[in-house]
Amino acid sequence: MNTKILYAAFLIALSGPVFAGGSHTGGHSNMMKEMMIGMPGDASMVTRTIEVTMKETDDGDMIFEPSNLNINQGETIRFTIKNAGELEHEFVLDTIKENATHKALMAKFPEMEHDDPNAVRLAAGEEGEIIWSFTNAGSLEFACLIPGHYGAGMHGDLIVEAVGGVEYTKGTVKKINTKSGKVTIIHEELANLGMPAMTMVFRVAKADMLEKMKAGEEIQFVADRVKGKLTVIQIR
Ligand SMILES: [Cu+2]
Repeated sequence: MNTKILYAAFLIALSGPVFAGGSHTGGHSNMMKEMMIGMPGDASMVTRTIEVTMKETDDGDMIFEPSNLNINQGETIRFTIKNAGELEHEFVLDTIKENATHKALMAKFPEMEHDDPNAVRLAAGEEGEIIWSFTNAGSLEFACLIPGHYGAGMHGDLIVEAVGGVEYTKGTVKKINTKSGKVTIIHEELANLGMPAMTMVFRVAKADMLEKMKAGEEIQFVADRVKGKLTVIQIR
């Protein structure tokens, strides 16, 4: 499937009156969000440095290297970010949902520039850094929200694992519904949800998780409520 067409359709879908009355600045620095994704970190508290490179490829993609990150809850990370490409790029750390909302806004207001502690925008050849304290476990995303760049590949998963390791639950995949983005799993007890062993339908946090599953196969997974819906947030 052509991701660029999907991306365009997505923007059209979101460019309606939904955002007409929305305030852009209001959504960025509120406490709720900081609690969800963590908070700006102190340089003296840095536990690890992660180098991230942004660039374009010869075949027209735009990428982050590495493309996925795993972090432990409680870590304070210094991201040193280098734009090794020929275009301007940015690194925005947020929830998948916030990034999607923000991306739609940027499509509408391309001149928009971020001045948020969770984002850095770099001209070609420039380097920058973000120090971030990951106080909460969860599924986050880093992305470039400059129009067209996300669709060209500039996004990656950033999983913050709970302290002491996430508790995975065993299950057997019964059915996969790619169209609706759902999977039916015969699972053991889901301790974190207080749910006994049964067969249930789950959403998935990312569409490509379905590609890693096969009907009849055993998996280990973590499920949680995302926007009130039972969702598989991690598998292995
Ligand atoms: Cu970019």
